[in-house]
Amino acid sequence: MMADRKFRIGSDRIAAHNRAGAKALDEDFRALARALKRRGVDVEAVMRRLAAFQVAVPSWGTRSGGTRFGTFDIPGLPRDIFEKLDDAATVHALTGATPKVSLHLPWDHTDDPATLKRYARKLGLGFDAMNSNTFQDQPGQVVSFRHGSLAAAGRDAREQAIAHNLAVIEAGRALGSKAITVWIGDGANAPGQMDLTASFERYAASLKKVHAALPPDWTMFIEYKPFEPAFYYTVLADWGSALMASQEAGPRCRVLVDLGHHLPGTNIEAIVARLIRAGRLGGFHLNDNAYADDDLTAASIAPYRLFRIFHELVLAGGREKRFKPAYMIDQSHNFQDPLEGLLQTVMEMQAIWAKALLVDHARLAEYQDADDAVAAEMTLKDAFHTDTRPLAAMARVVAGGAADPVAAYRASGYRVAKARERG
Ligand code: RM4
Ligand code: MN
Ligand code: MN
Repeated sequence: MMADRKFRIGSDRIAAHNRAGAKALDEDFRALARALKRRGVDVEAVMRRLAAFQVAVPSWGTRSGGTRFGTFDIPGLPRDIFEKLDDAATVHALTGATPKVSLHLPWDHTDDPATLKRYARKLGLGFDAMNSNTFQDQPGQVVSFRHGSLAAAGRDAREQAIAHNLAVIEAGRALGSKAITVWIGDGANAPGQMDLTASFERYAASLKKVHAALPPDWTMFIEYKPFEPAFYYTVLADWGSALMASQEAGPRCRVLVDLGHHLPGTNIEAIVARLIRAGRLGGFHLNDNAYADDDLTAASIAPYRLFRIFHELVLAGGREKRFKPAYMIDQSHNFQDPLEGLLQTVMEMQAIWAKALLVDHARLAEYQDADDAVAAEMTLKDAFHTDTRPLAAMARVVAGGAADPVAAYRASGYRVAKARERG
C-alpha cells in the first residue's frame, strides 16, 4: 500500500485556500467577537472549547449508502478499508476535527490489523468505537440470525452473536480502539411471536458476557431504536430499556443516542438529560431524520433540536469536568458525494456546538428561577440565532484545516483524481 503516490489535499493547498479568504474571515471574526464581548462572552474560552470538539467519521459513511432499496455509486468511491481511511484523512485534513474513524465489522474486516494500524497512523488517524454486526447473515455463517442474535431464543445464535462481539473487541484491541458499539435488530413482527420478558433477559445476559470480555480501559455502547427491522416489537426499542440493559450489563456499558432512532416529536434533549443524570450517557450517532431512521445529514432537518441537545451537554460539561461523551457520525449519503456530506456535517456540528457554548447560563438560571418562560427561551434563542460560522471557520484555520472545507474540497478536484486512481 503506497501512501505517497495517491492524490492528497496537502497543507499547501489548504493554506492557499485560507489565504484567499483570510481578509473576509478576519473581518467577520472580529465583528462577531466584538459583538460577543459586548454580550459578556469570553470569546477566547469559546474558541478553546470549540477547538476541543472532535467527532469520529464512520467508515461506512465514506461510500454511497443505505437506502433499503439500493445504492447509487459515483466514480471514485473507496474500494477497501485503506481507501476509506484515505477519505477519512481528507475529512480530517480539511476540518482538523475528525482524527478518528469508526469501523464496522465484518464490513471492514482485515486479516492484517498491524498494517492497517500503521497505515492509519501514517495518515494521522486513530480508531474510534468498533461496531459489531449481528443484524445480517454473513456468507458461510454457521447459524442464521434470522430469528435474532444476542436476544435469540436459540442458544446457538446467541453464542455465535456473543462470539462475534468478542471478536470485534479483539480486532479493535489490535487497532488501538477503546470501545465497541452494539446495535441489534432483534425483535418480532407479530404479537405473540416472542416473549417480551424472556427476550430482554436473554439480551441483558448476553450483554453481560460481552461486558465481561472488555479490556480494562474499554467502554461499550448500546444503541436503541424504536422499530425496524422488527416492526411490532424491538427488544431494545427505547432509552428506558437501554438504561436497564446497561445497568444489568455492567458499569462500563453506556447508552448511545442515535439521533435518528426516535419517533417524530420525541424530546431527545430530555432523554439526554436523564441519561446524564443516571451516569449512563455514552455518546451519539449524529445524523438527522424527518420520519424514522432516515440517516440524513446531521442538522439538515432539525438544527434547533441539535442545539438543544448540545446545550444539555455543555451544561453537563460545566458540572462535571470528566464528562466526555463520544461523538460519532452515522449517516448515509445517497444524493451527495459522501465526502461533501461528511464535511458539511462537521461544519454544522462546529457551528452548532459554538452556538451552545454561547448560552448565558447565569441569566438562563435567573429566568428559570423567576418562572419567566419568555425571557428564558429568548436567552436560548439569543445563542441559537447568532451566526457562529466565523468562529467555526477560525477554529478550523487555527487547527490547520480549511476555512470552508466543502469549497476547498471541490476546488481540489479530489473525487476526479480518485476516479482515475481507483478506476
Ligand atoms: C443501524 C444503527 C447502527 C449502524 C447500522 C448500519 O440502524 O444505526 O449504528 O451501525 O444501522
Ligand atoms: Mn447508529
Ligand atoms: Mn440507524
